Amino acid sequence: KEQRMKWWNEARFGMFIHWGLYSVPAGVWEGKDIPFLGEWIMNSAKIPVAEYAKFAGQFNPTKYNAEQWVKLAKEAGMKYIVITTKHHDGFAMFKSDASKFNIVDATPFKRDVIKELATACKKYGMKLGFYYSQSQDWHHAGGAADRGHWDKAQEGSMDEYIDKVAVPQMKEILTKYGPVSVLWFDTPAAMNKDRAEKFLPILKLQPGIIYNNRLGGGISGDLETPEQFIPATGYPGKNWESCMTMNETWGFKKNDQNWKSPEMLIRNLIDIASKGGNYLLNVGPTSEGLIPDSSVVRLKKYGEWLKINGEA
Ligand code: JFZ
Repeated sequence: KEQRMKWWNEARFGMFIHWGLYSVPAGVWEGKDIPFLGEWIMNSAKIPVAEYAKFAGQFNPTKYNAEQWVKLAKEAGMKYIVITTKHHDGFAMFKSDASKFNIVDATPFKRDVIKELATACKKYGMKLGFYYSQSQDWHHAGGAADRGHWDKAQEGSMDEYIDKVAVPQMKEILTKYGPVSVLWFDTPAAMNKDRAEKFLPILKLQPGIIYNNRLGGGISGDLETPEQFIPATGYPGKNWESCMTMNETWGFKKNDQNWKSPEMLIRNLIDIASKGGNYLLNVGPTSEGLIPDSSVVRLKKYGEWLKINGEA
């Protein structure tokens, strides 16, 4: 196996963090529970762009403490963190010159949470990766070409969205935060070869970066990404990572209490490791900046289990 993949192949266990503006509605819109994934609420409830953007005024996660999150991941035995820098709602969790729709310019919080996480990861020797929704963006004109749109503000050229938002922001996240170990692309339905290839030279800004198979345009990337399941025999000869939620959503939903048991979660890690894969286990922090207690309890169980059964 490739040297570049060495740390990743030894890591086995990582923390996925889905955190964004969707943690403000937390699964509820106009008093109704909106079915499906919390981070999809803008799409599921067809919230107009300007209405959704108002959540930014209420996003003030003053309890956010990046070091606590990194220490928690470490305690659970996790070796890397992948965080959503921008999900399909188009909201950047970092200071961006390409779009004002970001946590520093659009919220009362005004802090670059990605920068703080990068600093904490560096301090504790935790590898850091970025999720970035390169194709699907419901906020910026032209970015919603993927699955249709519901607001005139979303109309526009996909190519212009790629050139003016996605590519510049990718450049920002790969140059402003020190070493980036993983780039996690997603939902490439509207990508083609021309669009996808615009990202390749930017990835080179981080030598050794590992990226998944969701860039699109026929570019296979480094990783297979089975989602919410464990493949029966793994993917022999390939690098693969099962990503999974602890309840039924990636982004925080206040009424989703359907948690997997700690026993099941620990068995999943063992199952995946035994088949040569990695487990990217998700947490969905609240709009206050806290990882839900039910997730914290489960992560600590991993720590207890590893103390008895892990390598010294
Ligand atoms: C995507 C996102 O739409 C979702 O919000 C979340 O971020 C998740 C990790 O990724 O959803 C997908 C992507 C791919 C598949 C299914 C859902 N797939 O390949 O089956």
